[in-house]
Amino acid sequence: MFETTFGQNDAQTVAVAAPGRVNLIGEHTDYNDGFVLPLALQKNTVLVGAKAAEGSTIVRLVSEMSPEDVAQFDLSKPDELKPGGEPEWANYVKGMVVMFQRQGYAVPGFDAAVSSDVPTGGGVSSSAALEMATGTLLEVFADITLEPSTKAKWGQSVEHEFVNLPCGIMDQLISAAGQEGHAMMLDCRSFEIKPVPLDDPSVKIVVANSMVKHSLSGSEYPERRAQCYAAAKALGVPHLRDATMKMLDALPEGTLDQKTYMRARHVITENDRVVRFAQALQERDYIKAGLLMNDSHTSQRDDYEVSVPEIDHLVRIAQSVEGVYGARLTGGGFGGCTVTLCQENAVPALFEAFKKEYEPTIGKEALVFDTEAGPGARVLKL
Ligand code: GAF
Repeated sequence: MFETTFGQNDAQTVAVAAPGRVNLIGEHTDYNDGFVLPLALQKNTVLVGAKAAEGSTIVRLVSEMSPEDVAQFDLSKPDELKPGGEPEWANYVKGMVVMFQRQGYAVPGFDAAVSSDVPTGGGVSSSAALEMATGTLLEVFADITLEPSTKAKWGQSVEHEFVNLPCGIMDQLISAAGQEGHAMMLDCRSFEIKPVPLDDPSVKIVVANSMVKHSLSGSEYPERRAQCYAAAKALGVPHLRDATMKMLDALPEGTLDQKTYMRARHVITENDRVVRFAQALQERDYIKAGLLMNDSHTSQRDDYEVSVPEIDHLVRIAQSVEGVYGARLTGGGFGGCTVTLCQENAVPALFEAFKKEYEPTIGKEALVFDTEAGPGARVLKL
């Protein structure tokens, strides 16, 4: 696609990739300075790019999703670097360009072609994958290597400024720092990254996409975030990461409204579940890990209220299959995907159950795939 669109030959190009993610546990804890435990998918966004002719300030972008539309902006025109404009996906690239410039790195004019097998709008972080792939391409152009957490923070700023989504750091950080064969325990306060082995051939991770598209930039996500911050303020702590259930339950009656109390209870208990889950995974105690995933789902559904009937149905289907340890909603919610931890030999029955029981009730098929933990953002070809 690069060559047909831009006419430059292959020898001049750089290729980079960055993965989507699935989160095993730790939902809505990242913007509360807490812990998360995602893994990088083996599904990636790939950018093939090349610098434009010396002195050019033009960036041209094309995506395999609509190869006839070439997006273009001029690096020397501040107006063209503002958020907005079509196609929407180009904002993630433009945003990363602006972050590099803001930090004083020279960004040359360039051409780039995007292709991806990360499902879009499906709760597996296709946007973070595009941001981290762009960041990796720009690192090559600038001849620098950034800390994964730095690149991730810039990607998070792109979400805040260019897409109006006040997200946490999880999606960008796992896309930047994922490691093959490992789930990654991420401390969203210190940015400490602890790989937890996930290479036991007797267990599998299965992702089921409800095919219900969600848009997190609606009011729900910011509202949840605001409720968490209000609860932390009432508790007198910087973030809910610093609170315990004992503290929450010691608040005088009426300090928090019921919903805010429920949001805080989800975050406090979820944070604790991440720590216990990581321990269980280390010990290969999948029964314990699975139960924690089930509890996490219940908490997301009942306390955080981010699930939807389609997702609850997928979770129930998974939990009823023999050999399944646990299942839950993964990602921001309001649709998207579930994640299931199961015995390797339960995978066929699980796929079958999703097929037989989802579509007849919901009216559309779920897109189901199993995955191992893949690598984070990387250069494929220089
Ligand atoms: C979305 C956000 F982008 C993440 O930062 C995180 O908050 C997640 O929802 C919920 O855990 O993916």
